[in-house]
Parts: sequence; structure tokens; C-alpha cells
Amino acid sequence: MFFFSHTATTERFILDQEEHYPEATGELSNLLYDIALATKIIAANIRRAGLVNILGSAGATNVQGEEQQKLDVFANQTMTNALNHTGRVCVMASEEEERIIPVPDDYPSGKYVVLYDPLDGSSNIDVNGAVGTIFSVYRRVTTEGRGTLEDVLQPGCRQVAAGYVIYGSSTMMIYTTGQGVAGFTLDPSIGEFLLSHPRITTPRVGRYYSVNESNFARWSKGVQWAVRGFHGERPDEIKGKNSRYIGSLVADFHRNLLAGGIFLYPADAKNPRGKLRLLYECAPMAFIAEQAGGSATNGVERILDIQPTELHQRIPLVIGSREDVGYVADTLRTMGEA
Ligand code: FDP
Repeated sequence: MFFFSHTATTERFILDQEEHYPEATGELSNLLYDIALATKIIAANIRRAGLVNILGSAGATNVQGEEQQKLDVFANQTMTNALNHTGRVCVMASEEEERIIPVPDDYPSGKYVVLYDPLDGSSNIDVNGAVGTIFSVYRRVTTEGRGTLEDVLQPGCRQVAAGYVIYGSSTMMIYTTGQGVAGFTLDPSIGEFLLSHPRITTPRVGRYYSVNESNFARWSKGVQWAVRGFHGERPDEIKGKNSRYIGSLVADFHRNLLAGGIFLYPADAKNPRGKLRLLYECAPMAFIAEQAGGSATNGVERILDIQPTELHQRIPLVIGSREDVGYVADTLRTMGEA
């Protein structure tokens, strides 16, 4: 039960944060409201998905070769429509689209670049599992006109904001603008995100490890040896952990962020570069993890330092509680893999 006198909406919270920056124009705040609005629309549709029979494949495949679900198409369009006409954005990119998404000619171009994975974990939709929307915001690097690929291909350390919305048993928005991580829970009766987790910090050592173990035989020896530690086979170096894996990055990451844990999607013989996308998944989650006191690496370098070279670049991801991520990186180094 929320009592109004103690409750901050996303709007109030963003405005409070902005007061620390007298030079702020309010544009980033407005951009975050735009994203919040889009995700409320997506949330409402996800809630009704089973009822209105819009589940199932839209028949097309996306640029990653995955079959698109109808809700993917809807979520993608909703994010784009919420952002493209506001004058705050110069270019967008979506995990669902092969190329950058320009701002239409009849709308003004702004100073921000927004990247999104409109519906992550979509293989969970048909079974009523948790899915999410991930977003990442940069300032443009080009100085005029429409944004270009150069604006989009920036390392994660230049993000000005990043966040995700999890459509789970409740809908939550978690985001950072580089001043820690805050979490909001959607109150569906009033249609507002209310501040429920003012300052999220993640434990230094986690309880959980999350990885798709069906890939075990396809991993490098170093990754196998690290995961064996989580099984409890290296008690002198690390205490065994409990396993949790949903197969929806947002849901797996969210649980580990709050409870403490490590998520891995390493390279394997089938996905030699890893599976997850640097720009839409790894960089925004890495920004949030670091702001909550955790860390994120591809095994060799900090995710936020990686300079992207392609729009849909995939990389290995090891993310979560700081000591656990450090343990995996140390193991890979010792095994000569990093
Ligand atoms: P999905 O394919 O269902 O969209 O990158 C997408 C993603 O889900 C992540 O959300 C998730 O962590 C990962 O893929 C799951 O991959 P596996 O099925 O190979 O474990």
C-alpha cells in the first residue's frame, strides 16, 4: 500500500535529481518520461496478451534470424513512436531493426541517441514468463542534422542513462543516470510508476549463478572450470551457489541485482562471439550493474570500455556481484583465456 505523502512518481524523482544539476535543461527527464509512457503501453498489452489472442509469431524473422512475435513488433513500434517526434532524439536503433532508425524528416532532430531492445526474452511470452524492455541513452557526437551510425556506435561508458522495465508479477522500471540505481513499481490502478527502491545496491557476493548449462560441453575449459566452482567443486576458492536461470536476460539480471548473483552468457562452439548484443543488452545492463556496485566483463575487458564496431555486435557477458565476476575473470586469466 502506497501513501501519497511518501510516494515519489518517476516524474517527481527525476525532477528532484535534476535539481542537483542547475545546467540541466529537463530534456533528459522528458526523454525518460517518453520511455516510461511507451513501456506502460507495452505493459498494458502484455497483460492482455492471453486474452486478446495476439500471441504467436508475426510470421517474419528479425535481423538476428529469430522468429518475431507479434508483441515484439508492437513493442518496437511503440518505443519508436514514443521517441521519434519529440525533438529530443537525433537517431534510434532497435534490436529488432537491421539499420539505424532515423527521425522522420518532418520532425526536428535533438541531442540524444536512444537504443532499445523493445521486448527482451521473447521466447518466454508464450509461456507467460517475465520479459522486459531495455534502453540506453547517449548524447550525440555529430554536431548537426540527423543522427548517424557514428552517434550510435559509442562505448557504454558514454551512456547518460540506461534502464529496463520488467513485465513480471508486477511491472518495474529500474534505471540509472549515473547517480546510483533507482527502481519504480507500476501501480496499475493509477497508471504511475512509484518509487519503491530508492537506492539499489547489489551484494558483493551473490547467492545465485545463472547460465544456460545445456551449453556446458560447448564452453571453453576456463568457463567450464569457473562454473564448476559454482557447483561447489572448488571449495577453497569459492563457495557453491544456487542455480537460477529463466532464459530472459531482464528477469535473470533483475533477480540477481536485488538478491545478489552472477549471470553468464559466455561464448560457445555454437555462438563463438557470445549471444547477447553489446548495444541493446550488455552495455545498458553493465551501466546499471556498476552503478549498483557490481561489475560486468566479457572475460577480457570491462563491458563499458568496449568500442562497438557493428550495430548488432554480439559479445560474451559475465555480469553481477563484483566478487563473483572477479572470480570468473581470474579463472579465465589463470587458464590462459583472457
Ligand atoms: P530470447 O532469445 O528469448 O529473446 O537475447 C535474447 C535472450 O532471450 C535473453 O533475454 C536471454 O538471456 C537469452 O537470449 C537466452 O538464451 P538461451 O535460450 O540460449 O539460454
